[in-house]
Amino acid sequence: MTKTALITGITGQDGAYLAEFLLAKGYTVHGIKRRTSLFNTDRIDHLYQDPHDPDRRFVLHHGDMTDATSLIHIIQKTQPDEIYNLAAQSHVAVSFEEPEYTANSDALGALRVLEAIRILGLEKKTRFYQASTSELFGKVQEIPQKETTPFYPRSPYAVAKLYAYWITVNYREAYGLYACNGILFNHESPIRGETFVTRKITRALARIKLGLQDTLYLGNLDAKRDWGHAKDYVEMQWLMLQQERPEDFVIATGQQYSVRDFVNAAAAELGMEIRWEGQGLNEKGYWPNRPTTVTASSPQGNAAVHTPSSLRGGEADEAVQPPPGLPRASGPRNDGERAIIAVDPRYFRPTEVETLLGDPTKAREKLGWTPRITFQELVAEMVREDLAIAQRDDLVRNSGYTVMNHHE
Ligand code: NDP
Ligand code: GDR
Repeated sequence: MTKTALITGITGQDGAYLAEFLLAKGYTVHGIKRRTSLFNTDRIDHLYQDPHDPDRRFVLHHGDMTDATSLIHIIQKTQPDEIYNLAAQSHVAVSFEEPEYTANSDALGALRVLEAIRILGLEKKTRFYQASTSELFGKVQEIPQKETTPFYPRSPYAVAKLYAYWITVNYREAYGLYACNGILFNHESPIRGETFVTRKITRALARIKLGLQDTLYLGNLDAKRDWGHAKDYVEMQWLMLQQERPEDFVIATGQQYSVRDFVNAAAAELGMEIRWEGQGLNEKGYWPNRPTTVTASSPQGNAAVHTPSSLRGGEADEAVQPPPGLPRASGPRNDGERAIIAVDPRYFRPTEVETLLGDPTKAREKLGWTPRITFQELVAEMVREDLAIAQRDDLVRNSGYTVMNHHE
């Protein structure tokens, strides 16, 4: 008998990798996508199957984490053996701007799915995976962080995910549901959202290499993360639902790098030099006197630095590009060999998570899991893919067409 899985957040980075993984295992995969005014299925278009195909194993449904009725209907219709709850407003900086929506989708969204399982009497059939996060550790109480490390969330996103974590544990204990949390540390890939720092860096450096942009503006260069590859991490999500008893697991590489390290690694892949600029940075990109982070009342920062993106609202985290419609004053200024990295305080967070480092011992010992893709391989793959995209954009631009780039 083939198993049936339902993935919320199927259009996101992890949703796409997990769908591929489960289809290869023979699952029928249902996914929930929300209604958007433009297509949001780029990451899963290659998995699309014609609705008239009698052997169709990949099906999308419209629904939303803030809409219990849609979730109940979809779960009733699909009767899944496994639900992977990946949908979330997943951007930490944005959660300071949209705290209520973040709580609704990330905290109550998990509750809605769990309640749907109960309402439909599927407690014995349906297994539930919750996409928990290393952001729960926030202001870290122990290094490295493991399953027993106390939580100290530092953003509306992390606080919402804290609720989702505990409601998952509670439904497991109260109703005997097979429900578990994967406490996943940062994981990236070439299909990572463009506004997370790794993709922002690889995308911008590739564009700078081709003369499509000059400068990359970043926030806290000192932040340290334990970065893995999403492909390795979705396998763990599945493994966690195949055990005899439901348990929570930390998933991490056990290696830590700073944002500055990531910039240097990506630049090295491209054979580029870095010039660090502004905010008291020295020539190696370090701060002899690091500027303080912005206050909670001003999540965007004082934005004293005038950048093109300050002409627009809602730029919680976008790669800085020339404003739409304005011609470049003198064409690209760089020769592709050197990238300017500047710090813009708008990218500082009111409360920052400075350092995260996971201890995946439990996952290794109980599930036999170890990550396969190294940090260097991850950076190389992301740079390679973003260079290919930049080359395509360059070709289009050189042929006299406007590049329809989301950030331009
Ligand atoms: P993405 O931001 O790439 O994807 C999030 C997904 O959720 C998208 O499909 C998005 O839809 C969907 N979504 C957002 N809001 C709603 C809503 N209200 N209703 C329905 N769907 C919604 O995240 P990732 O794939 O990187 O992460 C997956 C999950 O894992 C998230 O819950 C995230 O918080 C968590 N996580 C991620 C980590 C990481 O490093 N990547 C680490 C730890 C946890 P759309 O495409 O339309 O925007
Ligand atoms: P994070 O990822 O907040 O860890 O959440 P992100 O890549 O956004 O930030 C990582 C660190 O880099 C610093 N930083 C910047 N971040 C962004 N986005 N843009 C910048 O310009 C920039 N400059 C410095 C940040 O301050 C931060 O310290 C991700 C998400 O996927 C969550 O959903 C998930 O739960 C956690 O990882 C684990």
